[in-house]
Amino acid sequence: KPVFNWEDPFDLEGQLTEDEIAIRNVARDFCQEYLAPRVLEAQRTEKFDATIIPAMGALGLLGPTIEGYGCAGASNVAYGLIAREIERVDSGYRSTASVQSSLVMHPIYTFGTEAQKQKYLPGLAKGELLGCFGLTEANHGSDPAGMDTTAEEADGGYILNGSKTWISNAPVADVFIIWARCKWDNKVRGFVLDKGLKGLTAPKIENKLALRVSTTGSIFLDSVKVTHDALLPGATGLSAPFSCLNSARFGISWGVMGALEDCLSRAQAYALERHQFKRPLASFQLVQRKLVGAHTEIALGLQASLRVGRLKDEGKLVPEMISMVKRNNCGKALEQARVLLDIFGGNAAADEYHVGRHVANLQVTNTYEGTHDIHTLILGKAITGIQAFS
Ligand code: TGC
Ligand code: FAD
Repeated sequence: KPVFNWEDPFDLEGQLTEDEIAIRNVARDFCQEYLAPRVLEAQRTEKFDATIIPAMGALGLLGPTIEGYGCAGASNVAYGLIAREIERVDSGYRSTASVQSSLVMHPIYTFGTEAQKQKYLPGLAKGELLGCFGLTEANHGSDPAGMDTTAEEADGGYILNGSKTWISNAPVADVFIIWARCKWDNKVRGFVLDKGLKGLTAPKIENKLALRVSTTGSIFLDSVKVTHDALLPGATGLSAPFSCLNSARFGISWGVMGALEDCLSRAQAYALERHQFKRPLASFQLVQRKLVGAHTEIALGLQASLRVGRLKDEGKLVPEMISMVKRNNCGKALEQARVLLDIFGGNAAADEYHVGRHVANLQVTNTYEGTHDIHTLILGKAITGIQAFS
């Protein structure tokens, strides 16, 4: 007779392939054994741990959907499951990894020459190289089409000028994917730059309130000269960076559910353990309602992301589907984690209870890769046919 398993209410496990379960188990063991013991120290000190990316690479967790070049060739659902396990520990670790996989390896694989793939992908897959993705600028966040960074042709290559900000991994990156408007035809194109180029700097943004375990910075391009082979030849127009965002946004839709699952399991354990009025908190109806709200959103959110992942694997994906799961899951994770935090009373303020850290992180996940409002407008346009951005 079927029984209700509250930890997997819709039998997600039964909808995964053997390979996906095996990859998920590798990711879960790594995250719980390697990342979880490090997270509080990293949160407190805001120091980037350079061992983490090579450790992920050694397990095949970077660029996992890519075929060849040392990558696993796994399904998009497997990629989502990895993001969920990493973000169960911290959104910042998932950020570091998803920039590497979706925003650096993906554009090189999709838009690069064979020489660029051979040069970068094996090192990025192993985690010997770390990448970043520069699209946002100080004056152009939700509207990257307005970017001021430019590329112009010069003897034997191009010269890049401009700046980017709020760029994950930038201060510690070896490889920079930079999006610039090209002066010769006014089109946006992608360039792959190596660290150390003259005029290229990436200072760290200090004292963040969230995503403290991942390093974020600005990028300054002061007449940076690159050769022709820095251009990603297949990436012309804004659809190129947006296609990278499709992949990253999909992973985030899984990841934030992992963060909320961690909040729920901690809140459930705390509510059973902590007594007030001579009864466990878990025995109060108002507390149960808080647990049930998060529980339901996790179950629904994971099913939706699984469906989008299957459609992506079948080649039937359209970006609006991703906007729906990115918007919904990020919004619900932030809202429900915030409600669960109440269960901890004064201990909500203590970092060793972890849920407050997730809440702060989830404010950022609700913002980057297209804010909740921007995804609302993408879907509003799909429903009405009317563009309401500008
Ligand atoms: P629009 O005119 O709508 O489109 C321009 C061209 O792009 C195509 N397109 C897409 N292609 C693929 N996938 C998508 N999702 C696409 N969305 C649009 C479109 O078909 C068109 O192609 P073509 O061939 O006709 O030229 O562009 P718009 O300028 O009006 O922009 C609309 C809007 C607001 C949706 C877009 O600007 C947007 O998505 N804004 C949000 C910006 C954003 O998400 N930035 C993220 C920065 S990266 C980041 O945050 C990384 S955090 C990572 C971490 O640490 O984990
Ligand atoms: P704005 O665009 O100024 O938006 C501010 C507010 O106005 C938001 O609420 C927004 O929804 C609203 N708004 C804007 N336009 C409209 C509209 N038309 N209608 C209604 N409301 C609107 N970027 C990268 O390129 N690479 C990275 O690796 C990266 N990593 C990041 C890491 C962190 C920790 C953070 C915080 C950000 C990162 N970003 C990165 C930048 C991120 O993508 C942007 O912050 C995000 O796209 C929002 O842009 P903005 O901050 O300029 O906000």
